[in-house]
Amino acid sequence: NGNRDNSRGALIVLEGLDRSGKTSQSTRLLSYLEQQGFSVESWRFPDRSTCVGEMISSYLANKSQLDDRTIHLLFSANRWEKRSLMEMKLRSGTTLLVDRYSYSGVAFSSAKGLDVEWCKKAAERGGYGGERYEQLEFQRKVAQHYKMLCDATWKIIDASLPMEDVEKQLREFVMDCIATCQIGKPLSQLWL
Ligand code: Z5A
Repeated sequence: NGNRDNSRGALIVLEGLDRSGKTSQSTRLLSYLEQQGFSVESWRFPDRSTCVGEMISSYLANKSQLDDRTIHLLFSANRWEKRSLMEMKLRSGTTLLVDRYSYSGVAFSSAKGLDVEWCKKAAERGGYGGERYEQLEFQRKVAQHYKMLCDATWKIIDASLPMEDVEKQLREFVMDCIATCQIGKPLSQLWL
């Protein structure tokens, strides 16, 4: 839109536990929105392609050890690395589908409490991988902490539903969000 008005792209963040289907849904949503003619990109965090991302990747693969606060700050730095590009894209009208963002940063770093049943369902999907956080007990704690972070900007979808049902609900939420941003909802910052 050349920034002639307040119209902008939407920032769509997909959050959830390991194996909840974020990558699958992100891929489907990207092609749907492209088919509809929207300017849209798919991003993910951690972005393992940067120097900071390489350190994170090595830590997640258990190839290096880092203090908890250090890895938290690296995840945060990895998002700051992309901040200006993100703002530029949104202001120029491109919608961003982002697989994990700051909510993961908080939920994984300060996970407490349990959500046993949901974690059991996700664990049936071909198993967690071999990375550091991909343990059922830890995922339970993360689920609990996500619940504490939930605010009015969140739309919750039951990821244990069939993929097509999740996709349908997600599309509805996203189309609403894109429409709101096109009308001119101003960009704001998280947790001010
Ligand atoms: N982390 C952090 O600590 N701090 C931070 O600030 C950030 C991240 C940003 C790496 O993430 C770790 O970094 C992550 C959080 C932490 N640790 N964990 N756990 P990652 O991006 O590399 O890994 P991930 O987010 O966990 O992605 P994933 O394993 O690829 O899962 P997914 O994308 O959510 O799921 P999927 O690949 O789309 O689907 C998994 C399987 O389920 C697959 O076989 C699908 O076909 C199947 N599936 C998907 N949906 C369904 C439904 N609805 N029904 C049945 N089967 C389904």
